[in-house]
Amino acid sequence: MTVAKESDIDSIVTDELVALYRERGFVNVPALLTPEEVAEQFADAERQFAERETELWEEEDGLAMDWVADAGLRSEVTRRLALHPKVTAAAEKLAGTPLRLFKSELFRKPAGGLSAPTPIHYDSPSHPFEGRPVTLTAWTALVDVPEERGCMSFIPGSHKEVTPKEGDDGMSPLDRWPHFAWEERVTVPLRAGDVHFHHGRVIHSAGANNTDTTRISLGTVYMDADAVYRPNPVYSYLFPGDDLGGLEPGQPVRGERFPLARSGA
Ligand SMILES: O=C(O)CCC(=O)C(=O)O
Repeated sequence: MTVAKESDIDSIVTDELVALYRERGFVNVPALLTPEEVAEQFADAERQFAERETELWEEEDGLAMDWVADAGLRSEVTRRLALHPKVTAAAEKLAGTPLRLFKSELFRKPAGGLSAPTPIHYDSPSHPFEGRPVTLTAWTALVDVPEERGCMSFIPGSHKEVTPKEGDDGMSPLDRWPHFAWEERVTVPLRAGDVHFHHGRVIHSAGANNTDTTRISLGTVYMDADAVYRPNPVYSYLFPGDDLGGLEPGQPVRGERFPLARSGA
């Protein structure tokens, strides 16, 4: 396996890959992280899952996953990975604009047939920002995630049509856009160390984990460097009491918790 170096970013995230991302709303960047980086974050994820109470994403047919919210605020390892020069360089090149770190979450989909699929949704309705700033997620596989382990599927190009509106909980995009039920979905299996990037408005889902290995991954969300805070009922429901460290509505989202992705400042 050839692992990407930071200096390789322009040859890995090529203009063609950027064009593909803009067209489809997602791309996989294989082997972006070294096996050592994956092993370090995997060990740290196991520690965080053991020590912290997790949030649950429960569905009628089971647990889609549990997750550690804002993992980067309490773990140096996760914070370092969220601001990893290779990941942030790739994210900015794809987004085409300067980014800030918004948050990092550790996801765990249980093994042994105990999990449910992650329902179809898109992310931006839970983002507490004014207008429609750029957001994208870097989803890092910390174990191999073949289709049977619950990798993600996307509806290519849906990000160009999806327009969040007030009160939209984002969980049932097929209610608002029923035609997407009949459109092609692209399933993206990942090797440990691959990172896929997806746009905040691309419609996606993930399968159940039907293997004996727990699916563990890190989802880091980046936002437009100029994003402005606006309280959001979906965010408040998911993270009660989190006013992003005391931000007032209308204030730019910045400060130590939300550094610029490339400089960390
Ligand atoms: O990991 C999953 O199953 C879903 C994650 C997701 O929806 C996201 O990162 O936006």
